[in-house]
Amino acid sequence: MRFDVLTLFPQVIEAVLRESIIGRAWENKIIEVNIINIRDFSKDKHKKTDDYPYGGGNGMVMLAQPIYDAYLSIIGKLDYKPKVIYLSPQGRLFDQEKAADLKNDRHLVLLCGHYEGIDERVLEEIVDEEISVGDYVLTGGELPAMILIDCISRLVPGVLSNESSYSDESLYNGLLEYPQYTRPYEFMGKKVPEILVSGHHANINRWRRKQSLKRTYLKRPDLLKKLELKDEDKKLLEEALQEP
Ligand code: 4GX
Repeated sequence: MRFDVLTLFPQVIEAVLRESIIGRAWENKIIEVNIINIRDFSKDKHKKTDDYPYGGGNGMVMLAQPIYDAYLSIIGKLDYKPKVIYLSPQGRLFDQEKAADLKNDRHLVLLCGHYEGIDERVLEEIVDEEISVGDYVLTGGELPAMILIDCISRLVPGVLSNESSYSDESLYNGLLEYPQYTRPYEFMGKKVPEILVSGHHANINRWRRKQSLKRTYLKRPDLLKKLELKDEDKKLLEEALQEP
């Protein structure tokens, strides 16, 4: 899996990715990350990358040319077209399903905008997909790009130490995760649920499934509505809701 990030703040991306689990996967060449400084492609003697908006108004707009030339520097060496994603609040909302879908793309180019946005003409020319990480406004596309890299990379085999470590976690199957406990057995007078120390694995799995269903129902009913529950799960959930 390869990611190329087009940004005006390469050091930010570099620092954050290096310090994470993703940094290790990057070092071990399980994923490839290229961070491209859009400023390097400015033809201006002051390395300018933005200008005033036609029609007036507040703020600055990123120039088309440096972004387009940065993009050409990537595809010039390829015999296929990578998928180009523009991070913007106008895009479709990113979620786990989208992450699983994008994992199949082998090469993603992530375009990070700043200021009031980017000259529309270069977006029309190179962008395949617009993605938003949430309905709020950030100062730039760098954090969203890192969210995508983090979320997609951990689905790539070998990135997480334990291959199965995302198989039954929160949201993977559309449900929230069951509660977790570790030592000590008693904390602030509260004991660990008895079933978890019983050693009866079938019962433990049933209990965890039940907690997942209950939590999702209570905390994120919107997620539950997207699922078609099996009769067994419906029964478990009903049971769970009757318990104190
Ligand atoms: N999910 N931002 C993009 C530049 C911009 C300004 C105006 C289009 C129109 C964001 C988000 C996000 C801030 C990144 C504005 N683009 N990106 N940037 N939420 O808020 O992805």
